[in-house]
Amino acid sequence: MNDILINKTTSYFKETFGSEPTKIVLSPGRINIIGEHIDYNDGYVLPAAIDKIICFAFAKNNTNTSKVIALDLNDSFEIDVTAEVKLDDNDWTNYIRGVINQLKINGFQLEGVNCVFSSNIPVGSGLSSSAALECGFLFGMNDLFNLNIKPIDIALLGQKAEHWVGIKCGIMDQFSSVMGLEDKVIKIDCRTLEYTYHDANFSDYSLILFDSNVKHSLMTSAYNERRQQCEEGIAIVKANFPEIKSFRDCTEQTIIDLKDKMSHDVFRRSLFVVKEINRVIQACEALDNGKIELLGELMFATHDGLSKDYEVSCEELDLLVDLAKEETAVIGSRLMGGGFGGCTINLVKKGQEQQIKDKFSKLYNEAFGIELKIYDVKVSNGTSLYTK
Ligand code: GAF
Repeated sequence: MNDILINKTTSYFKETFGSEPTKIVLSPGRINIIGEHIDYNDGYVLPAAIDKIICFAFAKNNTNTSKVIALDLNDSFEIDVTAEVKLDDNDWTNYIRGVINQLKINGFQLEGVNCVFSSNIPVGSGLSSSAALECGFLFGMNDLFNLNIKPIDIALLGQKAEHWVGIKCGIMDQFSSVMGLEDKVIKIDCRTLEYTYHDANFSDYSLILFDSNVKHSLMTSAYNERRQQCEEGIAIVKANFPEIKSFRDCTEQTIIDLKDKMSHDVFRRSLFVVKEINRVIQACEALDNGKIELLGELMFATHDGLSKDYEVSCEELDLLVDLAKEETAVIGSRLMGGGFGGCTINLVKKGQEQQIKDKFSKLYNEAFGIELKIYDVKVSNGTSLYTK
């Protein structure tokens, strides 16, 4: 599947610029097994890069202007890389503008490039196409201009670019896009950025994503609001327990004891975060020990918390998880990513995948009149150079 994408991207580059690209970069989207809205709360997350990618074809053009073509959108823009970088009305271009801006702020001298990119990561599905865009473009610049930026710093620059665009995201998406490894999930300590790889072995179960095919518009504002509420929550905890540095140092009781000092929303968000951090630790152990049913239970519990306490779900995602709860063949299901639409991630008994897919498609369509999209994903490598 990715070969077709690579051929399409490189052929278009040749036709447009009259020469072969000198670098081809593949940058993946990500899934997250568990640990949602935890990265910006200095906890642990358990994501992985997947085999859905953006393919970039690059070459230097010996000018000060970069020309970037988004093949799938039939759109392009040009940017003088020596001039001040500003946000634009055309959304997708801002991720690249943001990357160029970050490189400049950090003192890197850039020259113009020609770039064509094309993707099979669904946009707006919670699979982090924006992180793949940022990190893939950064990776290309790093390689073309020998900038010597370390992989983790590519992730950090990508995150800053995303902040510049407007979402005050944590590090999970960019980190997994850059650091992913085939058949491994990554347990990331988002406070220290230490990480360990764990076998993505789900035993008798397959990972399936059900894409609700909805994207509710409050995602950006609600995301930033959740982050702000958590900052308020941890500030109250610290004021009362100066030895505590972040939510992972709290017990549930710590938060419960401070209930009267917090607004109702800040209390519920804070309690969710403490519980979710503990679930990630248990989930990683369960995965390491082949206790996939326990992992599934934890995923259901995460969804409950995301829906009721963190309030980042929506009726479409809740229905998909409710349907999963009724099926013995689905042992875990939850919304994945920022929420307010996008995908659920599911553990489905091998051999029963098709039957579940057919049933969910039918019931989802009956409920909302919307086509359910379905993705089988394979845990794959992070951003890399492609060589034939
Ligand atoms: C989005 C953000 F970009 C991530 O940093 C993370 O917070 C996630 O939502 C929720 O876990 O993907």
